[in-house]
Amino acid sequence: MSGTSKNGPAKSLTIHQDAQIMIDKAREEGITTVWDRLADQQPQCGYCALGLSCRNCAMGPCRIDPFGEGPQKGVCGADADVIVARNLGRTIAAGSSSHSDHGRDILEAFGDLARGQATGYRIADEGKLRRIAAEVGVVTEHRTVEEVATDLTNVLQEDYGTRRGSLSFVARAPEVRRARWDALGITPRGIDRENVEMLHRTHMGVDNDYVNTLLHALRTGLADGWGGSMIATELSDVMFGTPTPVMSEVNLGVLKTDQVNIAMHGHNPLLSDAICTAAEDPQLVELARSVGAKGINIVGLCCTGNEMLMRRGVPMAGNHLTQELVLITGALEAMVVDYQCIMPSIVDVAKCYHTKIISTSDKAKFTGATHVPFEPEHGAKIAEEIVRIAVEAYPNRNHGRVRIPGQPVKMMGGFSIEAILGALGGTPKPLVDAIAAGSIRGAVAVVGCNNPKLPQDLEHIELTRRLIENDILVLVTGCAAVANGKAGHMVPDAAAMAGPGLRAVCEALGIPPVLHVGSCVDNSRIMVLMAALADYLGVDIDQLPVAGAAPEWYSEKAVAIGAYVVASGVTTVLGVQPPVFGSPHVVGLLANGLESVVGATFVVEPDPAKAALFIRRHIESKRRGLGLSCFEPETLGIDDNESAHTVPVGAAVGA
Ligand code: BF8
Ligand code: SF4
Repeated sequence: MSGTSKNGPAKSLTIHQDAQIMIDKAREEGITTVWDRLADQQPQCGYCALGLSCRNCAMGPCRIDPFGEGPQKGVCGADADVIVARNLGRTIAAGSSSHSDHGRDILEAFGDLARGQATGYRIADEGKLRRIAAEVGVVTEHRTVEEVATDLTNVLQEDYGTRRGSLSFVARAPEVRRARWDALGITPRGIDRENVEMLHRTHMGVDNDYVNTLLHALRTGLADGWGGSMIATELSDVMFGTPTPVMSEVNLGVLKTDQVNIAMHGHNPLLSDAICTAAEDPQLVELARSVGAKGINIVGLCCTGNEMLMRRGVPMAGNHLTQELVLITGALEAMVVDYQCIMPSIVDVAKCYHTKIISTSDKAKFTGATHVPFEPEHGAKIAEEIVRIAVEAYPNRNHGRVRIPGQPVKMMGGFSIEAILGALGGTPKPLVDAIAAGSIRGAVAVVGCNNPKLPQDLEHIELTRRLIENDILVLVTGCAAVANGKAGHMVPDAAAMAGPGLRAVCEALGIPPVLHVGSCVDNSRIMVLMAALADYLGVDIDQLPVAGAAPEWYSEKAVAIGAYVVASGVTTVLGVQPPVFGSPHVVGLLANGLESVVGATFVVEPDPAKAALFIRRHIESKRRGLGLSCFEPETLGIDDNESAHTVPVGAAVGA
């Protein structure tokens, strides 16, 4: 079916002009995109949207009638609470597994490197290697880098198994938080173990108590945030460099009309780093010239793009909903993918052009794509082969069909926690002082995806703008970071958009009011920062004037992130309704009950103005708890209907 305008004008689907132009081009050329397929899926299943369908066994599939007239139990006897909790638990396990398996791939490559079996890689940050190794009990003094790296590999590999006790990096959490996790029985033990146990518990006839299931779901999330994701982040820093502030550019304007354009899409920096190096190879650059191109232009998409931007300043083409649109420019020789968030549809769209889709992970093959299996042992050679395929596609480009919309926007990246603390002079003190003085009210992590059910980036941008205007520092990762980059929020000059207190701090430090912390696994960096701030103040994380937000989330990984962020004590606002509203008990636990358990809750609020207001009030209440100056809630009023914040999830229940 060809692309149509059945889902409204392009400007109702995305706030960005580059994307709007490409959606119109897709329609002109009869190419189907994600928005067309969403329209084709209407109406989507109401049972599934409420979390009330189950197909965990062959006595089913079953569904619970949300209106109370039809069946209230599945064939096995599971009620709405059990079914909703099991579904949520499995979603979190899938997300946690995704991040953690990415972490495992990095760890295995790191092990190869330690043993001298990986080509094209090196230890880029020896200081961080030795620091992490010492932290987890590896002897570092008078030992070679290889010896330390080998021992560190062994320790972290154990974290994936069934180690009893707790994961290595859990020790980074404040002692009071760890004590709370221990008391609840949710300290993550083994990364794989928690995920497998979640699958076990949700088999028919195992964990039939929704509270018990959800507690394990939190533990499964914690195994991601303080386990798999944290390993991915830390070892990526060791191998590719710990990010430091760097300028780059973003939007579809980063493509070049006269160069071989290669988009790197997915999540794992193992491949993309090697490709960046290969693209500078003089022989390959010469080959590009010989086919009529002026050079080789590497651009990023999604989290692979974030990894490359953070460490190398590689330009960013766009976020999740841009992945088809970048192909529609007609200017891409190759899209090289590894895994996660890569729509199968890219193969169909690429067929309309000369673009090669090159898959690289044996875990993630795409029928119709060119598969070049990536092995770290031969990283450099394989990267060269991939770049060569792209260069050789250049003569097939139909220049008459190329349209590169607009000019790129400047954005700054590279705010690892080390870089943030470095900018502050090595300790959290200046940030804490600014928060204590009230010039910065607090900090919010705005993270997560795009979702075609919402206009692309609207919620990210609106929420972030309202937060920085009110002197709240915003940290961004994943597609939320790209959204803010495109909106111009991530250059030092954007300090002018912030309230007076935040503006003064940003101008003094030369930083934007919205800091790019990295990819989605790098949400683990935010946990490290929260732990450092809590430790500095001698409090638990849930006492800090902070919050999380995932305004446009779509992915199972985002649910896992939400689980560990909340379990770590940070209240998190979701802009898209999760499939839990079929069980008022589960909703009650997530929206209220968790407060007394982990000191934080989930809130669902699709309206960014109301979400911002909720967050501001939340931050002020945390300030009050710390004895800091605080605004009274009524002084924070805005002219919209403000009811949503008082019954956080209730607003969406009635939707
Ligand atoms: O891990 S923010 S759409 S690209 S899941 Fe995916 Fe969501 Fe983007 Fe990165 Ni994260
Ligand atoms: Fe139905 Fe129970 Fe089987 Fe789920 S586990 S499909 S509710 S019988």
